[in-house]
Amino acid sequence: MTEQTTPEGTQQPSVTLRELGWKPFFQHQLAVDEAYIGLRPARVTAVRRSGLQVLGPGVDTALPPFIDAEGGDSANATIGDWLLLDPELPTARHMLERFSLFKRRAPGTGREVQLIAANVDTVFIVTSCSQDFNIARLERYLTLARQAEVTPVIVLTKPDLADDPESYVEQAQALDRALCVELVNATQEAGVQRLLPWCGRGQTVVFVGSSGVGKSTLVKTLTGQQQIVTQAIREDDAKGRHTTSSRELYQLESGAWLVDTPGMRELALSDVKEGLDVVFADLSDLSQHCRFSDCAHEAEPGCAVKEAIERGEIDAARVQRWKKLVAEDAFNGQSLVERRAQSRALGKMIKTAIKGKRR
Ligand SMILES: Nc1nc2c(ncn2[C@@H]2O[C@H](COP(=O)(O)OP(=O)(O)O)[C@@H](O)[C@H]2O)c(=O)[nH]1
Ligand SMILES: [Mg+2]
Ligand SMILES: [Zn+2]
Repeated sequence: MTEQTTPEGTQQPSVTLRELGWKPFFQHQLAVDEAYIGLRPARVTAVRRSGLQVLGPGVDTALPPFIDAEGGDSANATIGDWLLLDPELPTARHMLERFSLFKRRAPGTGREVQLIAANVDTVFIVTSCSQDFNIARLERYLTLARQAEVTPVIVLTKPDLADDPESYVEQAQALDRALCVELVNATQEAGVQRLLPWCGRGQTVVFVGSSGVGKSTLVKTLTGQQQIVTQAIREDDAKGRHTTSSRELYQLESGAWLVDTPGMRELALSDVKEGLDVVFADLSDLSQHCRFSDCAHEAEPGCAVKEAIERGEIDAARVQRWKKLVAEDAFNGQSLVERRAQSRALGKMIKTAIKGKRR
């Protein structure tokens, strides 16, 4: 990036594109579109009701919300997005294509999609070597990570409190031999060193996991004891409903960017077909060989999944967990209207069945 003139009234921050997580992936986009010439890249570091906060070389400013002209349900700029600004105004003109995106269906609504974070490199799926450790939950988080196209790393905390911490590593590793699984004492600086390969300059990371597993502790240790996580503001309305939470990007001491968004903590599974097909690749491949294309792998003849269970080739419990996530994805993928229609149809069916019995 060459030296740029500073828009009047803004300070010249020392941040470089590299430090902000700029990649060849974005540079290539600039190169192919003439409309992008002369525009200035900046990254969305906060999303608030009032708009966006963006940071870039020579840019540190608030902007109104931005919706990409391409449209679609992911057109709103979200935290981690790269925008191209008009250097004069400054105002956002374009949004660059993302290499990863966490999104979810807004709870309790129809098809409305809520974007959570874009251009995240790594998701640390945190669980502890204790009661919290749960394979089904790990599979759920892995599915969300794969769907978003973000690299997952399983972080197992509290090894110091467990009798046999290695047994947790083995169980997590059994999910996927290629998965990175790290055993980390979150309270010790020497422990969190293991996460540094994913926390280099310009890397964007996010921590997910249940409450109490050590996410804040990890972040605190990674930031050299600065309390930054508590800065996230919750904007509740008077009745505590419709919680719109502020989402922010913080810099860790190592130069990585931490996405701290409450939305990540309550991600429901929906529109994660691709993610499920990665995490359960063996099962979805196998189901291609079922006689019926809509096989529910229950009692259908010619079910390749059931046959593989009977031959002892696959784990029946894992198949159950897979079916449960597939069903949840399908249910959440329906609009509210469809869900209502479905439960109405179900209600009618039950009534008819009861009447039939009476007769
Ligand atoms: N002994 C031990 N305690 C830990 C470890 N990680 C977290 N803790 C403790 O577990 C509690 C919950 O951690 P916290 O970071 O608040 O969890 P969060 O809810 O995921 O953010 C705190 O008291 C931490 O000090 C660990 O690796 N070893
Ligand atoms: Mg916490
Ligand atoms: Zn089947």
